[in-house]
Amino acid sequence: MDERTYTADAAPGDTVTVAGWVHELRDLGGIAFLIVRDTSGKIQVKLEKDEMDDELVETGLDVARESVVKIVGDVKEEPRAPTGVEIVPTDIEVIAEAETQLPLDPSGKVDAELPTRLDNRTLDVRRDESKAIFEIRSEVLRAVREEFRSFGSTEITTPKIVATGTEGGTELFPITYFGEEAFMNQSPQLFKQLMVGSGLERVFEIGPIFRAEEHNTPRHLNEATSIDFESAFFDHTEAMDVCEAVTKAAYEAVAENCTDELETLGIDDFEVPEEAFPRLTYEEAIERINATGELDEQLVWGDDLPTEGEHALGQDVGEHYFITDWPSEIKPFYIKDHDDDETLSTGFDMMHPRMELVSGGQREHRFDRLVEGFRKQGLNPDEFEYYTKMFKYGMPPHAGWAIGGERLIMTMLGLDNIREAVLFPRDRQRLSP
Ligand code: ATP
Ligand code: AMO
Repeated sequence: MDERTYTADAAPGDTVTVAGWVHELRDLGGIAFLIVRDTSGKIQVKLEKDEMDDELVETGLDVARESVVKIVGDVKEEPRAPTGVEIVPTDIEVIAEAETQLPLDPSGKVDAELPTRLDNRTLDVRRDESKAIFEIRSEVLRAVREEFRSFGSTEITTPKIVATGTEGGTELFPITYFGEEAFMNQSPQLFKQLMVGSGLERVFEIGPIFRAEEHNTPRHLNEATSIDFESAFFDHTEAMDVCEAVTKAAYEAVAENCTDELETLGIDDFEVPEEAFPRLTYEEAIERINATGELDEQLVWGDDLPTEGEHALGQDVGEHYFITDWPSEIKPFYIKDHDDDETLSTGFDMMHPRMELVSGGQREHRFDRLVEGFRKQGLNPDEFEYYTKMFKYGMPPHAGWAIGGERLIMTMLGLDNIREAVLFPRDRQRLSP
């Protein structure tokens, strides 16, 4: 089926088959060029009006941009062609004709608004810039998987249709499951924890999470990609070490393997974080935020960090950093408190100067404390019996975290809107495509 034989190694004199999209037709009068594009790049096809078969030339001149064509021809050296060679065709076949009016211009000469681009992602991802983002996203996922494997973790996949939520009751999407109320899962949290008590011990998952977020913002999605990690016999500091290593591995892989994509995106100052990420306590964080004077009201112990506070601190720190030792009362029930101070949790966040990327912590593995934690958070422990009962059968101390995949890509590439980092975003206005 894939009859394409042209590669960058093709030598002058070779007869090749090229198939792809008509990127551009440049008609200079006696001579015209069809620029044909496929995932490997663009190639110039020459049409010489007086010297070539009339029908062939006509087919080439008539074909609408973005149509799919198949061309058989000979490779010729041509210093004036962008790649140094061109194809002199002996046959041009229009495989799939495109309409002349397109909703957006894949050659990128005419800018399109984000909603138009998202409505027409197929055309949008023909654009070099969009394509580059998703090539980089693919490389990040590959690198992250490899890094997790190097830590001896096993990749798991857990259910996305669940009976209970864990990350706060207001952000659940309810669904009907054979007449019963069910939900789209907000986080693999409980399932990954259950696996640290199994023979697997150390696990990771890359999968969708669903959150009925209240606001439409440039950094929230209603379906996001969560990159989760959990390990038996780890405390929160060891979990932070892995978090830092995985983040750095993603940056390193992109720096090493995506130089063309970074260039396409105009990123010439891509920096791999080299230094250890600073670890600030929550107390230090609020003091530093207060000292910036950016907030109208001073933060006090127990406050969640408002978005402007995160920005002020991000500016101040200027690199990735952790915030540790959060007040227990603002961290979820599954996070363990410090043994010597129950008002302090082992929960941590990992921040990019622009926003939060990660939440994590050591988990409460003692059955009685765990059940008490559910009650404190207003949750009925009976509904979570499938989870809590395993804590009666030998659950080791453990810790883990989750990084938002799209936020990682967004901050890495300096994208303004998180929707740029997901092919078919789900937000308040968008349910299709
Ligand atoms: P968590 O991971 O703890 O659930 P988050 O990363 O989803 O937090 P943040 O991005 O820190 O949340 O945002 C904090 C809160 O501020 C959220 O409830 C979010 O909905 C709200 N928020 C963020 N940006 C805006 C905005 N532009 N307008 C209104 N509310 C916003
Ligand atoms: P949390 O709720 O902080 O933690 O989520 C972890 C990370 O996931 C990303 N994220 C989102 N990205 C885009 N749109 C959203 N609506 C969205 N919601 C979350 C963020 C966030 O930092 N169970 C814990 C993790 C753990 O403790 O292991 C959890 O879900 O980057």
